[in-house]
Amino acid sequence: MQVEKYKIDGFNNEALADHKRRLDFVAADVANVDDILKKLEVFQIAIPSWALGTGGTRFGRFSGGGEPRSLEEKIEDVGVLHALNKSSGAISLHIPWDIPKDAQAIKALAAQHGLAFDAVNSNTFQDQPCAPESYKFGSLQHVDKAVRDLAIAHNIEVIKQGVALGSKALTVWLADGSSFPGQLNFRGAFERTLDSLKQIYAALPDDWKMYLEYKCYEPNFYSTTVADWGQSLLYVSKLGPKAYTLVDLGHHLPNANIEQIVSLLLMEGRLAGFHFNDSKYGDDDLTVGSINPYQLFLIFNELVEGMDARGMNHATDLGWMIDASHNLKDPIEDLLQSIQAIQIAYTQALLVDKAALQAAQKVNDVALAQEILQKAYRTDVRALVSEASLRAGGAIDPIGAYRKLKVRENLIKERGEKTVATGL
Ligand code: RM4
Ligand code: MN
Ligand code: MN
Repeated sequence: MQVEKYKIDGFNNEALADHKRRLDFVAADVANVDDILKKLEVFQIAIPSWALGTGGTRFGRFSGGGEPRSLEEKIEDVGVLHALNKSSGAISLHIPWDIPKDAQAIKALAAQHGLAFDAVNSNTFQDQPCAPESYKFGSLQHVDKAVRDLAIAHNIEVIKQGVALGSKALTVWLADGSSFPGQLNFRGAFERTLDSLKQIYAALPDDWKMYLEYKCYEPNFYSTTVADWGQSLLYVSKLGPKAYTLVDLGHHLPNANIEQIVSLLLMEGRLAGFHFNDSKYGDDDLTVGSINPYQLFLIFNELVEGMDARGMNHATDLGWMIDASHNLKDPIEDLLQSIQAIQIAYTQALLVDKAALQAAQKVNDVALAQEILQKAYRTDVRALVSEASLRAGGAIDPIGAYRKLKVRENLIKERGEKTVATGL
């Protein structure tokens, strides 16, 4: 299904007067409104193909209605998101959950919706039906070369699939590790993993990047072979200039200072980008900004400062992706909320008075530094985000429009009440 532009326009017309009032209010206090709006308009966040259906926990899965039954329908759903907010112009595929049968046709369908293909994700954490080897004891780290070879071949196959679609990056997340002391020789696991990654790296096209994601625990509970940003950085430094460290916000030990990690990875030129989500306890994969929006703002503050210092393009020089799982909410509404949270944090970071902050830092004026950051964070920038969407051809209030236009009801009519999307 497609959300027609005239319907969005109709929705916007009704919301316009109220929107203008709120916009004028915030714009009165912001010096460079047009600059900010331009940056927001080009800022796109990729949607993972596995987030369009209802996820589950290990205890159960409660599917919603009208879930996408195929890759084509997942692309349609991202098309719906993008039509509504003009900021979800890319999809990130997980292989083999979503293998394009006809890459050209899939590419053409995505183009119809104005979508590009972001990083492709390999999967060596699940055994596939009829696989000749098992990943039970790891994949790229495995003690048996036959298993490592299978996992390497899979990653190379994923690169090929990505090339056919126009992707430019491979994301590697490994479940490899151990659950009991003594199970694994750490150095041996590291060396085997590095050797496997080198073989995958060698298959990367010249204009491709490899994103190496870290995660401190789960599914293994004693050690993980790429457990934290230091370990990821160690691998990518040894691999070469096309390898980068990917930060998934939910993959840290409690209370980790993620913004500092981000700042230093940027400084080293090794930050790949993000898997955005939010969490209270672990890899909870909750809606971005739903638990700790201040942390998200502080991360964006480091991003804007660090990217500007290196002359980087905010929109294109890092990978911006969501990695979340929707167990209770309508996945499309959930994703609209996540994207809005990212846009809000980004806009607030753009509002930080950098010169004043640097001056305060120079004289150790701690209270003033905090005032400067919180002045930006406490600004209600939602009207700016709405205005950017409006200017780009999207809805002033994407969730409001989604509900008003009864998109989910239509999807249920089209696809049925009992549909289950591929994914976790
Ligand atoms: C992992 C990790 C990966 C994601 C899988 C589904 O925890 O975040 O990025 O692909 O989950
Ligand atoms: Mn992730
Ligand atoms: Mn995760």
